[in-house]
Amino acid sequence: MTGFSIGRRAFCAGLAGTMLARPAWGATDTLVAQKASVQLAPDGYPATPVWSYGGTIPGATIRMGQGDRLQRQLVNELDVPTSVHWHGIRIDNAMDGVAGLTQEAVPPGGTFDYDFTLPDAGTYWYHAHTNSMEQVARGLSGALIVEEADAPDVDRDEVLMLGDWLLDPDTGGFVEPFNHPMMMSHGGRTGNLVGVNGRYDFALTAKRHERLRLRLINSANARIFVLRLQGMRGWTVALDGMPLDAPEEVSDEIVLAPAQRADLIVDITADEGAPAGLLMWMDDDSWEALAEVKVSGQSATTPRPAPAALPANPRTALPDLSEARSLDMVMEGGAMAGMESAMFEGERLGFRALIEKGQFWALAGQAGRTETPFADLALGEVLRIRLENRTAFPHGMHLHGMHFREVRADGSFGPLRDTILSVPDEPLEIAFTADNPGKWLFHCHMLAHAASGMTTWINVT
Ligand SMILES: [Cu+2]
Repeated sequence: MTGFSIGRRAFCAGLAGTMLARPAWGATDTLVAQKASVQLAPDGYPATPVWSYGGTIPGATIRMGQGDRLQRQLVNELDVPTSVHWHGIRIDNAMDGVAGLTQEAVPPGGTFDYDFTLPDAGTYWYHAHTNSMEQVARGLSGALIVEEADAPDVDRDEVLMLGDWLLDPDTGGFVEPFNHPMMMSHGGRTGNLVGVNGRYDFALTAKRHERLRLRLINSANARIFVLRLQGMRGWTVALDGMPLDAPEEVSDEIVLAPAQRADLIVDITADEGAPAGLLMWMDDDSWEALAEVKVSGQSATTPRPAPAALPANPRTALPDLSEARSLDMVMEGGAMAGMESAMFEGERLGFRALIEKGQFWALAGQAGRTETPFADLALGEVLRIRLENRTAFPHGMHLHGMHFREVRADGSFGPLRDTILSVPDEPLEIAFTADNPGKWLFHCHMLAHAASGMTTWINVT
C-alpha cells in the first residue's frame, strides 16, 4: 500500500466548491454494470477508471413509493461475474443478490431480473454482492429511497452517499490489490480521498431556516464516519431506514458504520455566509467539512417547531424474548489480537495456516461461510445473538433480510437496525423475530473482513 495521503483539505486549497446536480433515474428498467471513467479526484488529477451502475459514481438514485414493485434487469457489461444486493430491504430471499447463496453470480454478458416489492419506507442502498470487497470499492453502489405515502414536511430531500476511495494520485486509478493482507487483517480498505455522491467537494446551497431531510448512507468499504452538525439544528428521524418512535435531537456526534444509514431532519440556523454543513472527525483529532451547506438568503423569519415522527413501517413489534433461542457469537482474529485456531472448509486450522488461506477472522469459531448455517430457525422463531468482539477492531455487523434490535443490559430494546457497530471488549446482544424465510447472510460490512472470514448465514424455514 502506498503511503501518500490526499485529504480533502489539501485537495481543496484554492478550489471553490462546486454544485452537484443529482442524477435522475431515467425511464429504463435496466441496471447496467459497466466500466466508466469518472473524475473523483480534483481537477488536475487524472480521471479514475471505475466499475459503475450506469456510468456514474454513485449509481443513479432509485426512488420508489412504499409498497411499490421494483423491477430492474441487471445487465452485466463487466468482465467479471456480479450480482446486486438491496441493502436493508426486507426482501424476497431469491432477490437478495448474494452470489453462491441466493443466486448464481451473473456472468459477463449475462442478465438477472430483480423483481420485488418494497414493504418499508426509508433510506436503503444497492451494491454489488459478488467479490464485494473489490466491486464496491470500484464503485458499484447507489441509493435506494422508498418514500412514505405521507412524507414529512421539508423543503428539500437530499441523498448523501458518504464514501471514500483509495486512489493513486499519479494515475487516478484505484490502489491494488484489493485483497491486500494489510487491509484484510487490520481495519479494512479505507480511502485516501473522502467524499459525498462521488464528489470530494460536495456542497449544497440552502436558505436560513430552511428544513432539509438529509439521508446519510455510509457506502464506504471500511470507514466509520463520525459526524457533527455545523450551523444546523437537527433531529435523527430514522436509522437504517426504520423510523424512530420519536425524533431525537442531534446533540452529539453521529456515528455511521459502513452500510449504516441515518435520516436527519435539519433546520439551517447559520446566518448567510456563515459556515454550515456536516463535519467529519479526522484521525488527527480535527474536524473537517465533509458536506458544506452554503447559506444564502432566508426562507422564514423564525425557526420551525421540532419535526414529528415519520409514519411507522409495518412489522415493527418488539421480539418476544420469553421463548427465544440464544446463541453466542465470538468474533476473533485480525492483527494485534489473532486467534488460536478456527474451522475453515471443514478443517481446524491454526492462525498461521488460516492466514495462508487468506482467512484472518472467525465468527463463532468458523472462518468463512459454510454449508450449514450458524442458526437454523423456524419461521417466527425469536433469536438472540450475543456478540463478543475479541478482536482489536470495530466491526459493522449486517443481517440480510430482517432488521434486529439491540437488547440492552437493562432489558430495554434499541431501535430497529440492519447493521450494528461492535467495538472491542464491549459485548452486545441483538434479537429479532425470524419472520422472513430464506438463507440470510450475517457478516461484517468492513468488506475486507467479510472476505477474510467474517461471514456466516442464518436459515429461516
Ligand atoms: Cu469487521
